[in-house]
Amino acid sequence: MNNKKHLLITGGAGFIGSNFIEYLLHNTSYLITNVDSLTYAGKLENMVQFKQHKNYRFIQGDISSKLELSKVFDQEYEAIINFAAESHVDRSIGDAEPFIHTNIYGTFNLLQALLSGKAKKMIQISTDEVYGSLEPNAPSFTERTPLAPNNPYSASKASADLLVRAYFQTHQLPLMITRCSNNYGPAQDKEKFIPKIISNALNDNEIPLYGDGLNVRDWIYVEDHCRAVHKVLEEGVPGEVYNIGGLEEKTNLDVIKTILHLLGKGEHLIKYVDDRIGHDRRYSMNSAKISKNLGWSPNISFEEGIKRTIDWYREQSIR
Ligand code: NAD
Ligand code: TDX
Repeated sequence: MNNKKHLLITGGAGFIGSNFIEYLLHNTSYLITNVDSLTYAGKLENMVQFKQHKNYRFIQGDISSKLELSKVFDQEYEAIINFAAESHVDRSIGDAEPFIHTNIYGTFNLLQALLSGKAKKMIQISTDEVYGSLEPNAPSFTERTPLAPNNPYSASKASADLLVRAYFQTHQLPLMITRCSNNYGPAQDKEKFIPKIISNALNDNEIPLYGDGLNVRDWIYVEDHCRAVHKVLEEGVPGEVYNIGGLEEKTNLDVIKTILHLLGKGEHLIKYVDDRIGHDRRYSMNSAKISKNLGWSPNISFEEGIKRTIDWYREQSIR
């Protein structure tokens, strides 16, 4: 490879990581190494569009294994962007162990690599869930909201965030954290809410709605998230945390109704089921900091993003 800047992206066979790689290859000239262990959530088909790109290489490897990571650090990187994670809350309730390995120990290994000079900086991709749950009319989460995770997934992400903070404070490493709200868009695993609604509805299957269906999430189209992470990569200040939100707060019931309406399907497909244990009531992001300091704001409305997403899943279903 030549002297262009080289990024290490972890978890690039998953939903957001694969969208981010596609975004970068399309909009920048970075060289990219993608390391992914290919869990159930990491898919070869997510990498099809770019696997032959001249600026790209893939290495199958587990970030929680130092040995496997040593294959990846055959050179120095400009930056590490850590998307790799166990990402599904329901799974973390059933078995938290992989979440501890990947989300905490994996992040620790990457920080150690930085400490030994194998990369110049790192962005930790975190989540709004680390702030816990909001009451209906409470003000949105800011970067100063205390961490108060309520499930094993969010606790593992908050733990990683604290490690990142500590490595910044102790070792003065150039580290940044982004915390984003609920993403949706192409290539998301069907275990997650929006792709599950679309694929069940397309097949006339019931859609499970947890509890009273009035939990609120702040939805962001994945491309807007990718643009925000790119901004932080180019212009973010070491030691800072950046919230990223979609400005589209909706109840789960509203999300289902919108999608059923767009697909021309009836509301009889909605099936109220037992609530998720420890189900956070509401997430809401205040992204004023990234807006003011880095000039980022979301471009794609929920209406537009959901249409694009439905089109993508419809195309997949007829392939
Ligand atoms: P995903 O589950 O779709 O993808 C995760 C990827 O990480 C998969 O390709 C998987 O194979 C890989 N992976 C898992 N364990 C690994 C390991 N030990 N070593 C190497 N690779 C491993 O997740 P996603 O939705 O794309 O989320 C990506 C990141 O963004 C995560 O860190 C998540 O916490 C964060 N995030 C997600 C959302 C969301 O709404 N999906 C919102 C905010 C933040
Ligand atoms: O079948 C379902 N029925 C249902 O009512 C599923 C899968 C979910 N839900 C509800 C639970 C949540 O209130 O929909 C909402 C969204 O659920 P998920 O898609 O599981 O997302 P969430 O738990 O909000 O977490 C997501 O956003 C933050 C991602 O999965 C995390 O990785 C990210 O950090």
